[in-house]
Amino acid sequence: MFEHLQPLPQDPILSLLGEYRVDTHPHKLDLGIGVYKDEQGNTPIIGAVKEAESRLLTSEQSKSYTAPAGTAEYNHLASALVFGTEHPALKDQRIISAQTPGGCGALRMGAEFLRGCSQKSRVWVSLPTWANHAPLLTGAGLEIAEYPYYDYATKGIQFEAMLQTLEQAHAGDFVLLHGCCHNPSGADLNPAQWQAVADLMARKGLIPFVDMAYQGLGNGLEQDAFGVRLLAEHFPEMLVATSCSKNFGLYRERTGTLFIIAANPAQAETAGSQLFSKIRSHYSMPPAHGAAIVETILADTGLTLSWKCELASMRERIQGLRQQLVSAITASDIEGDFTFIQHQFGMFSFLGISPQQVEQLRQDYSIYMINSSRMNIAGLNQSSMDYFVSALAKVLSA
Ligand code: PLP
Ligand code: TYF
Repeated sequence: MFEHLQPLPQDPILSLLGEYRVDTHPHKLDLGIGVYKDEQGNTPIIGAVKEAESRLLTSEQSKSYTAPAGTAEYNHLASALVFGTEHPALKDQRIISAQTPGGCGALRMGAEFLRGCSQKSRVWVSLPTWANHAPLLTGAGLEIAEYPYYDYATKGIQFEAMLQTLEQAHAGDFVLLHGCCHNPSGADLNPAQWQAVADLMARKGLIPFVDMAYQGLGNGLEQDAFGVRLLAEHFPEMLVATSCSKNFGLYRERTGTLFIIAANPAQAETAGSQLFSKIRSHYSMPPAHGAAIVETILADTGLTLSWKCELASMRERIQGLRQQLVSAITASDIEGDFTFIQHQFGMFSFLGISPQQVEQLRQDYSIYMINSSRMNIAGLNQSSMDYFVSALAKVLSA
């Protein structure tokens, strides 16, 4: 039977990483996959994470099963991080949550839950959006529709077109929004735009599904949650998927959270029962180690402070690199305005070069970025900046 199977293409982001790993060029540069890197090009374990792990090694008493939602303490602390401790939806007990295997687990379980709510609702995603969104959503049986988002000409958001398209959505449709640090464009809604999107969606009866995989890496932990918190104040029903992969650096530990907000505590409990049933039929319960680390950090004032400081330095490094890149390009022979890079958030921006030019950077200089010209800014450092900008200048002048 298996002889009839056709091979499927790999995830383009992960296969690019595979190519990079076997490249022997001494100045090779990985600006592809979205992982944070320090000045030395490493993705280090955050200090508070190491400390939490060492505490867990002595304090952990059992490896027995937890529950489909993970532990209550993790969920409590994760909710406070996303919504703040005083959020009305939390106080009104309208939020239920589950620790999931990463943000992907949260997105997929959210999609499974929504599909169980409605067979005919579509989920609207930004154009472009993260390449994994479509398989995660359609894999659960949801139909996808797209709203315009990034304008490749102006390097900003096509806000009017976004609103006009969402006007065509039907009541009960779901709208996937990036909470912060839009992947792949780095172009984020400002507070007034969040408000306008919220007004339109509320008027049309649309249901928000927010994917927030980079809280703390854009403007700050609180600032990055602005959109999520605003929507959660105004919508009786919504979903939020978060990830601890980037802000806690827990990538392979697969730690994330799905939040479901319902109109009242009774409906939240029922929604929870539906979600937990979906989880049971997929993976029974989430892996515990990453969540135990997050729980240990967030339950301890000292570790929380240390984590927040390190997260701030990661964010500031990315912001600094954005400015240095713009300065280096401006000081070079490269024509055109690249200042948009300074005004975008998180790890990604589109450089705005052609797929052929991306290919040439890879072949001639071993500089790896996604064909769309999405680059991971955090992959740059002081010593590679000149190499990168001079390679770019040569490719653009060819
Ligand atoms: N959503 C977006 C936009 C992402 O970029 C990512 C990946 O980094 C995720 C969700 C989920 O990541 P993970 O499953 O590794 O937590
Ligand atoms: O967009 C990125 O690069 C990150 C990391 O299948 C990632 O979100 C990429 C592909 C993938 C899982 C994570």
